[in-house]
Parts: sequence; C-alpha cells; structure tokens
Amino acid sequence: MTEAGPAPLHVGQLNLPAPDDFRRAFEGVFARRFYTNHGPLEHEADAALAAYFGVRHAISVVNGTAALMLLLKALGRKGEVITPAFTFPATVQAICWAGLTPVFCDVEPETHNISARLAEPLIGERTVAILGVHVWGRGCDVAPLQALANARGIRLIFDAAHATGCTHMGVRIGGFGDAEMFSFHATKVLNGAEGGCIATNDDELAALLRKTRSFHEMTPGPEGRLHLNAKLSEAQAAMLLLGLERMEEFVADNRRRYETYRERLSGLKGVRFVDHAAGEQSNYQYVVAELDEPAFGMSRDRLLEALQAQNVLARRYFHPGVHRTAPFDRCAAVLPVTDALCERLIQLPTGQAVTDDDVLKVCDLVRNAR
Ligand code: T4K
Repeated sequence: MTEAGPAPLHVGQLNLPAPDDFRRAFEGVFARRFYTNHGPLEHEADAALAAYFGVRHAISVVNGTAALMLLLKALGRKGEVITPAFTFPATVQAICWAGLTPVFCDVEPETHNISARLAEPLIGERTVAILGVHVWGRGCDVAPLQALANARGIRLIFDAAHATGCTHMGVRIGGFGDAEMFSFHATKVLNGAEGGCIATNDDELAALLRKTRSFHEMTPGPEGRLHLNAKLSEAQAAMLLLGLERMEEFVADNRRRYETYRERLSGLKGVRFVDHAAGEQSNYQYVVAELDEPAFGMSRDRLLEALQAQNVLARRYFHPGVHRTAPFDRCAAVLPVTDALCERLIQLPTGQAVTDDDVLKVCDLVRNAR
C-alpha cells in the first residue's frame, strides 16, 4: 500500500506459483499438445491429491461447485438434504442442481458449524443426507454427525471448500463421512485457477464420479446416468500441482499474518478474532473477526465501508444467510445464530499478495476507524 494510490487488498488468497516453475509446467503442456480430456497432469493431480488428503480416491474437477453437484447426484437418491444456511450459496445451489431439496440447519455459535444436536430434529422421512460445511476450515463435529447418520440410515458428506490442509481430531480433513468436496478457486489456499475435487474412500462412489465428471465413459441404455463436462484441464492441473508443493509455505505465511492481526488488535474493545480449533492444524485461509457494535462503537457495515474506502476490500462472508436469499427465502427456517453471525463477522485481507506491512496498515485503519 502506498499513499499515492494503494493497490486493493483482497480477502482471497491469490497464491501463485513461482514464475519459472509456472513457465516450465506450461511448456510441458504445450509440448505435449494435450490440453484437456483427462491428460497426464490430471492423473498426476488425482494421485497427488489422494495422497495429500490421505484417501483412496481424489476425483479432480473444474471447480468446487461442480464437485458438489456430481457428488450429490452420485448419491442416487431423491429427497431432502440437511445443510447450513451459513455458507457460500454454491453449497445450497448444488443441492438444487442435483434435484434435491435443502433443509436449513442453524450453526453452533462457537464453531460456526452444524452439529448433530442441531441436525437431528430436522431429520424426517424424506431426508437422504446431511451436508456439513467445515466453515473457516474448522472441522464440523464429525463423530456425532457420523453416529447420527449411521443410526438414521442417511449419507454424510462435507463441503470442505475452506479446509484444504486442515485437520480434525488430529487427522487431515478429506476422509470423513462418505466423501468430502474441496475448492481450488484462486481465492483459496490451494489455487488451481479454478478447480475442485471429491475425496473419498468409497471405491464404488469414486468409480461412478470418474465416469460422470465427463462424457468420455457414458453408458448407453436405461442404466445410463447424467454426466457433466467437469474435467480439470491440464493448465489447471499444472497450477494445482505447483501449489500443492508450496502448501506448507502458504499456510505458514497465512499463520504469521493471522497472528499479527491478533496481536496488533488485541485489547481493542468490541473486536474478537475467531479462534481455530485448539490442537488442530488450520490453513488460516480466512482471518475472521467478530464485531460487537456497542463495544466497538461502530457497526460492522460502517467498518467495512471505511476499510473499502481505503482499498482494503474486507468482506462480510456470509451475508445474507442463504435462507434469506431467493428462492430460499420462502422457507420458514428460524436460524438465530446464523442471522447473528451474518451481521457481526468481517474477514480481513490475507494471502501471498498481502505483505506484513499491509497487515500493520490494515490494523491501524481498524483501530482508527471510529
Ligand atoms: N462451498 C463453500 C463453503 C465456498 O466458500 C465455496 C466458494 C464453494 C462451496 C464453491 O467453490 P467454487 O465453485 O468457487 O470452487 C469467492 C470465491 O469465488 C468462492 O470460490 C468462495 N467460495 C467464496 C467464499 O469467495 P466471491 O464472489 O465472494 O469473491 P470473488 O470470487 O469475486 O473474489 C474476491 C475478490 O478477489 C474479488 O473482488 C477480486 C479478487 N480477485 C479474485 C480473483 C478470482 C482477484 O483480484 N483476482 C482473481 O483472480 O466468491
């Protein structure tokens, strides 16, 4: 940031490979003249992601939304899916694209995640699955959710778009439930210039998803299933593989920025940073603060405006809750914790494009905003 015209500071990670590595990887793509349709880099990405997530199968696709659509469709059932409204709209839209009906669950105030306690009363005859979201990379309380799903004969899947590289119960997120979906959008810690994947230990589900992610293995006749062109291109796979090599560095840098924010703003009344789960590894992809308006002396939205006026493009994920957006606002869901979080949370810039100096300047802006 300079006084003469600060470059915008984004919340999204925007992590890039080193230019020389990038050039070399792309020279290979051009030399092979194999740009898409399940090329060698896509295969390499599937193997590298499966190893990274510690699962038998990773099925890479064009983005996280397509991954969720394919996964939900592959469950092969009709009915309702219990999911939070405190999420990016893609989670809920994917349910609808798969021909299923979302049922909104509130979230726990401490974790911002759904729980078995909150999901259980929503299970009915039409429930086919619970779709949890590991918000901010913090794992949902998986064990009770799994016990609930087993007891009620429903599937359990996770939207792990925020959780690449995070652990839960000391295990890297990826192998929980029937399957987990990841996003490699440019704003995520692992940037595939778009991209996503489904991680699973279920051989049958994986085989089906490998077929339905493209039109290359269509089965003719009445057994045929719906397919999608959701292939990961070779260019995307090249980016992804380079990012995967640098995950430790990206996470360490994110952690340093997060700790600087916390330290610099500690003691500021009305601002509380959202903690990561104790004893777990986080990717620190989002720096999230909760604002208490009376104590801080300014509303979250006024602070957002003040920062944005200085080209600090802080965000208010997730606002509004999905249950308050069309066409879902016709449902009668009562979600007091979701509503409160939507009004109080703010995300501050981080990622490789944000320098340590930028973080200090953002902290000064927050301190002096009122
Ligand atoms: N589930 C959850 C829980 C998710 O959070 C998401 C996505 C999904 C599912 C779906 O996964 P994908 O289908 O996206 O793989 C952003 C991201 O687009 C989205 O991926 C992410 N979550 C969501 C939380 O944030 P927007 O619309 O709020 O922001 P966007 O994409 O405009 O980017 C933010 C800013 O970053 C922009 O104002 C400009 C800057 N930017 C962005 C890109 C991509 C750049 O300067 N350069 C860039 O290349 O959704």
